[in-house]
Amino acid sequence: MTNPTYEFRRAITRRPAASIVDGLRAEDIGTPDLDKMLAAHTEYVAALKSTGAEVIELPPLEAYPDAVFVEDTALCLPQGAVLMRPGAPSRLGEVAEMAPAIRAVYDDVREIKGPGYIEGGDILVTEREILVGRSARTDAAGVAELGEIAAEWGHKLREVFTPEGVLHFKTDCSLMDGETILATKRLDASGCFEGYRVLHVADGEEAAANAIRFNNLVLMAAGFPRTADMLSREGFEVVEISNTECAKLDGGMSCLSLRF
Ligand code: CIR
Repeated sequence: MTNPTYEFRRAITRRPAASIVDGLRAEDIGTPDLDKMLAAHTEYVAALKSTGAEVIELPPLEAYPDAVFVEDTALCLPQGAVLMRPGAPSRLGEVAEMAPAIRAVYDDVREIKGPGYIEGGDILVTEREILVGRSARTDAAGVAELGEIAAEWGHKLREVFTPEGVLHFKTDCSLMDGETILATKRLDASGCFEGYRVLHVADGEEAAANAIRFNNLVLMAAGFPRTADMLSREGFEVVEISNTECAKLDGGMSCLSLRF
């Protein structure tokens, strides 16, 4: 019996382009270094592949500086895939670039047509429901449109809220297994995870909350030792990947792949 929320046969990634230096960021903390980002990206893809999954690696897209963050362009579910409608105007065109790769592997592909907006980074799929955080990128109309598609496929969708100043809902949380969520205290305090087992990232290590459970592994950003130790003690097999360059653009482990 497989668990489709963290047991995956495939992933889609896209290599970063030289235009990554123009990627969106809330605050300028330095220019990302393409070579360092590529090295980390190679390690990330290797970790996904080490679990036995196939990784579909798409080529860089110079016209879209943030295109390496493929997660925001689609939601992949067992029943089908949904093409998103990013709330960042500079990212809207990434969806058409992702669509052929999604259509190649899914028979049922739906689209968020608008007028609302929704980005994949705001969506956490758990065993029992799909949690969608309203944010500066995801609005009520986008959530409602996804809700209709999800209902047709037998999923319950619950609207929640991303904390003020946090880019995406999943910037602050990740699914670890069927019942366990890794989250920042600030997000957990909103009450959105009632009924789940919640593990908190260590104080001062909030940026470790954006991790991914991918088959037997948990991929997390390197440099957060207390959270990494806690996850190991909880029995998870942790792989740490450098995230220094993606972090300059508010990106993390989940943003770099679509998993299904
Ligand atoms: C952006 O602002 O859209 C990108 N610089 C970062 C996107 C990160 N994506 C994600 O968390 N799913």
